[in-house]
Amino acid sequence: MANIRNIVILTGAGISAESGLRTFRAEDGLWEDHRVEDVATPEAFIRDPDLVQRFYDARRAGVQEAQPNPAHEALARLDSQWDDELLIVTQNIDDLHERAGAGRVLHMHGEALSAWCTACNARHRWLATLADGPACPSCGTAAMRPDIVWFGEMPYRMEEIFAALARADLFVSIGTSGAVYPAAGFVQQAGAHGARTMELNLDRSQGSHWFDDTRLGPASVLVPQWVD
Ligand code: BJW
Repeated sequence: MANIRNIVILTGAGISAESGLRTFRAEDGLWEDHRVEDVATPEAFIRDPDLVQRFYDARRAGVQEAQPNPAHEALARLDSQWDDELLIVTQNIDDLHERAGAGRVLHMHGEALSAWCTACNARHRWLATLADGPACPSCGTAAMRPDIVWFGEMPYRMEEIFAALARADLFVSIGTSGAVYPAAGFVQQAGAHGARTMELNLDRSQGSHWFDDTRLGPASVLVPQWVD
């Protein structure tokens, strides 16, 4: 990777598919069984919190059972070896990057194992007891919700992400359909600032035409090939 110093890597559900976690928009994806408006909007949580909690209880259980795959492990190796700037921006709410050993990870859509108090803004590791009577351990208010960015909400740490994209020499997108903004626009932002852009995906995505280079195949093969 000659002439490359700063790297931004965007990951989506496809990188965790081979760890057994379902993607969203595949034929057997999560949105086949659930209407987005019923489980992934703030309005849904107000209307039917139990349904939303059950959806995330099941997701959380899946995350805890899953193990990192060779794609997560390869990115963790790159993270530990790369002395210059590197940021893994993940849309995933699982913790498989961290469990593979990556340190520089930013969860722009939140984390399955985190709970957020809408009263005092505290974040706590999700405890089984929160699922029953979700009272905040910090302020005692029953205002805990999954620490997830739903449709219509602002993804986390956007300023930091845009700044990293502006500095990037290389932007790599792995296993994401390019259907959800603002993440779907990162390739254009990085490209406009002069970064080389590369996509690793099982199939061509909605945004494939924006990339300088698209490599097709499973992440568990393509990511180690690229890193090593
Ligand atoms: C493999 C593989 C293998 C499979 N190997 N690859 C009209 C135009 C533009 C925007 C909007 C619009 N109307 C509304 C909006 C905004 C909206 C949006 O984008 N809607 C679209 C549907 C159009 N976005 C928002 O509301 C966001 N907030 C926002 O925009 O705030 C305003 C703002 C303005 C300016 C700056 C900043 C902000 C919030 C979006 C929140 C997304 N939330 C979800 C659910 C919560 C998390 C959770 O429960 O897990 O996040 S939706 C869901 O989609 C989840 C994912 O993170 C996200 C992306 O999905 P992903 O990861 O791409 O998965 P899939 O299934 O789509 O694709 C999988 C890919 O993997 C495929 O390509 C496969 O080929 C591939 N694959 N196996 C390699 N083995």
